Amino acid sequence: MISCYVIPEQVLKIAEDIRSMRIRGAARIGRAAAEALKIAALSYDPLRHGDYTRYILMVSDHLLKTRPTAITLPNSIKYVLKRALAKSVLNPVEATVQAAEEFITRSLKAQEMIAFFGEKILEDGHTILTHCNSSSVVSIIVRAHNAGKNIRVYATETRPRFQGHITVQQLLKAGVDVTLIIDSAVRYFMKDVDLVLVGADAIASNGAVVNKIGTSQIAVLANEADRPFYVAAETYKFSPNTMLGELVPIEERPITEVVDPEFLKRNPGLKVRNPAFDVTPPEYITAIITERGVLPPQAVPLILIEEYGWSPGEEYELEKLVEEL
Ligand code: RUB
Repeated sequence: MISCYVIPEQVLKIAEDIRSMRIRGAARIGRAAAEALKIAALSYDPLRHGDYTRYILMVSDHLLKTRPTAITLPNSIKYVLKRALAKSVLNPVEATVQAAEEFITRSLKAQEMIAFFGEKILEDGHTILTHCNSSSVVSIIVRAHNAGKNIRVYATETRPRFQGHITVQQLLKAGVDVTLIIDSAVRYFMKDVDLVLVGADAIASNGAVVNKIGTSQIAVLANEADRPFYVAAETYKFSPNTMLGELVPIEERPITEVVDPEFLKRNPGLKVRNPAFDVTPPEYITAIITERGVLPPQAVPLILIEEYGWSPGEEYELEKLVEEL
């Protein structure tokens, strides 16, 4: 039993902010989880929390349960735990703080590199279509704009949570020419678009991209109109577990995000579904812009083997530890 362990208030707050989407977007979710582990380590008191390994695994488990699709959540936690709980580590508390800080720094640096590579793809006079709100996508567009390129953007509203509103506000603030469109207007505007650029929540070992619901429809429309479809994603969004045969779980969010509870009451028997993400197959993806360069989706398994050292045993051991809690 682990209920006697007390999770620090600030960590509970971060977990709740991720669950309720006050903290959202895969990159921010990953950094927030690392920050939460750092806070947990700094608040560790052996008298109150008992054994450190059990304590930090319990905190990790609590964070892992907040949102299922963004692979950045388990990947950032695994990044920290692997370094903090390695057998050779003398001070796991210190190692947790150090690894968490390292993950956050690497994540921010990766985004800078993505903006650096991605900017080269955008040409002066280009019109880009984007969906949802990706910090990597925004950083590429803003960098191209700041480099003096005349870039126009169509941003979808992204129902039901309207993350497109965040995108247009961020781009407007940077001085980019941006037009908000409804999600169902994508095909109408596709003829005016030079390329599509979206972010990712997870990338499977076959190069398929999991991103905000609607992304795969846009990819099909880009393909129909013969427009390039780019994905901007840090390599820590690549999913090692898909290499072990697992699927990326697709989060289903409350149906009240789609319809008013009153509407439901007035229409008994109505079924509503609200999947938050979908999967775009690799054949629709021109390239993935990562911090390691612009890669074809076929390169994903190579990077996974390189980054994770193809160590399914290690992954397995870590998951077993959490399961045994
Ligand atoms: C956000 C979403 C974003 C990716 C990439 O979904 O689908 O496109 O997370 O974002 P939600 P980033 O709003 O449900 O979290 O590039 O910032 O990691």
